[in-house]
Amino acid sequence: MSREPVPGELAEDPKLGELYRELQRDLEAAGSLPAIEDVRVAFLGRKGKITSLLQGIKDLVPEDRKRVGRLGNQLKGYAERALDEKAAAMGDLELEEALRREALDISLPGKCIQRGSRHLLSQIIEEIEDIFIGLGYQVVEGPEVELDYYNFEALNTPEWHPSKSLQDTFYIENPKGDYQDVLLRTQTSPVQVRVMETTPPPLYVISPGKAFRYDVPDATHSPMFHQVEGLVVDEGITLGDLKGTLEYFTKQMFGQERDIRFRPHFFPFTEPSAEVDVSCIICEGKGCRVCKGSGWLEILGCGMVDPNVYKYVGYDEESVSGFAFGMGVERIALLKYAVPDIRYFFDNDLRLLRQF
Ligand code: 2NM
Repeated sequence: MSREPVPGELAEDPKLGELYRELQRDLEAAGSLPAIEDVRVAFLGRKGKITSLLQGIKDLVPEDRKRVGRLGNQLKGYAERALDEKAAAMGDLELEEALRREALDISLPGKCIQRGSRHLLSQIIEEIEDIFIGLGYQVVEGPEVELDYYNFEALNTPEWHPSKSLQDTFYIENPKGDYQDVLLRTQTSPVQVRVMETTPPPLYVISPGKAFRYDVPDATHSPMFHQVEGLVVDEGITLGDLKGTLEYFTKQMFGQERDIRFRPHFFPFTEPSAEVDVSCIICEGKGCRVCKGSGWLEILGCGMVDPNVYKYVGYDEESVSGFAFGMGVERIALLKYAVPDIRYFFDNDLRLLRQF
């Protein structure tokens, strides 16, 4: 309701004219639907100003009654229309405002949630696990802080063996204050000694996990690395079983077209022992920079479990035989993905991590 001049006849009566202006002022100041309703009550309610005026007509002198009655009803009509108009306009305004306030732009692109992935080394460990689980093996784990007994002695490794030296093994202070018998395991085979101690044969297990060696880091060495070792002990296990198992594993891991070869080697805990090479997965055996022209890549060590190990764990060396093998997870990852430096695996650089 805009500020209109007081209409003709109303203007002639000072009291009604003033009431009209008052209504206009109050209505203009009302900024919300409830405020407009307050104005309605103030003027047209049971005790409202216009209502009271009309009720007072009967007390007026007769010559005024008719005129004030007509003008009062005219004012009442103005007031009703003005209030309704303003309320309707305000209702539209409030709805518009609410629509604007609550507007949802469904064309906006959603927030991009950055999904991480498992570390390449974890993925490879899982791949290896799955291959052996498919062959009926169990996955077993054990402590990273070990006793000399499980890491060396029960694995038939003599006191004078170079791998026991302070140059190669992280020793940890024991309760007596010396550095004799507590260490970070240098391989995961102590886990298998523990399993043999508590589980009678037949045994088909692999043990993935961290291993530690006192090495200066370079492109191919890290003082902490990961291994998966395997152990089978049963009646009548032969070197043929070992070769067949590792050939199956290698082809699953690197492709059916791969060949493997066994080279004689020495480990204190196996006899005979061998290292296993796979035909180069980069040049397919023709000779390249990765295989240094030989066409072969060394991927694991293995052998028939030395009967001395059975003595330590209480197995009957006459009635069972078995094989064992161990591989470095980082080395397999380096070869499989042609990563040039082992340290990339531990830098947590997203440019590397995001590739896998
Ligand atoms: C290797 C190579 C050859 C091995 C031996 C044993 C155990 F506990 F049965 F004696 N576990 N793993 C083994 C044998 C590990 O890693 C290169």
